[in-house]
Amino acid sequence: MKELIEKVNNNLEKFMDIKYPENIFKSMKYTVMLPGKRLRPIMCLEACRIFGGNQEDAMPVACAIEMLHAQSLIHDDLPCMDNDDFRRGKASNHKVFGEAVAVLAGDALLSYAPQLIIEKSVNLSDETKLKVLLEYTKTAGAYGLIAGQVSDIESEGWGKYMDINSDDELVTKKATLEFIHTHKTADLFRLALKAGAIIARATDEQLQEMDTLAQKFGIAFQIYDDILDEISTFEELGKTVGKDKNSNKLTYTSLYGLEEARNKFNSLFDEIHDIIGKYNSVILESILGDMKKKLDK
Ligand code: GRG
Repeated sequence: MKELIEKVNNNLEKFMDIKYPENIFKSMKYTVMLPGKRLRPIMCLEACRIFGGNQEDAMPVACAIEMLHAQSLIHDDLPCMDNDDFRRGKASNHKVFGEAVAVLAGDALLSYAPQLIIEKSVNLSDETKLKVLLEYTKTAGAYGLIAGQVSDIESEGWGKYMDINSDDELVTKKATLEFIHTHKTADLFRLALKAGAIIARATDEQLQEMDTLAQKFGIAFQIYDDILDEISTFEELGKTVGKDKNSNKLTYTSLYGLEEARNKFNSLFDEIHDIIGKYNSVILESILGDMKKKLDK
């Protein structure tokens, strides 16, 4: 796992040249190169390996996915969105480069990522690139991350359990929460797993299984993230803690309570474990196991 992270970091570094005007390239590189866990590129490379593909062929796509993730983090931290001053343990992008450059750095990453897929995936056929790019565009736009973010913004203030006055309202809140995290969180994991599988020429049935796995993993990851937001420190998370709770955001812990949220995580953990069990993947097992260990601590 450590080796794979290092490989991803080396490739990200290689793909992030500083050109003129330097400030925009520095801003893009700043958030991409901060020490994230690199879960999405690693999952892309692992899906490629699982279905018999060559991981080197998937590297530009894996890096492009990390760039899209970094873009979403930069924009998510802006004052007009979540207004967070810290990310990955350091000042967030707009705190270092100013709001205008941070907006533009996000925009630039959004289009540099597909440029990288087209220019650097030299061993992929045009047909494979097109399939990957279709998944990328679905994830980055109003059918993906943006849908989740808008729904998240619109449901601000919904996070007070005591505000629920009817069964209908509870059903609406549960469905909205599922929608938000399907798109804000699961869609990027979906892109990662499906793109890796597409590169390895997986069958439609195998792609469908990656879709199911990403959905379950994305929701489990969000529940985990919501729980950590309540039980961790700034040093452990590298970002402001308890923010969602303070702004009455709709989260798994605000809607279900800490204990029920843990139960939900544990049952998804079992379902995910069943799916990945058949792929004999030390990497996926280790990502999942690390999450459980942190929650059980
Ligand atoms: C795509 C045009 C476009 C806009 C993006 C701002 C936005 C719309 C979406 C927000 C998406 C977002 C920030 C979701 C949160 C997902 C999440 C739990 C991120 C943390 O992931 P980790 O823990 O982070 O993997 P590291 O730093 O380790 O990579």
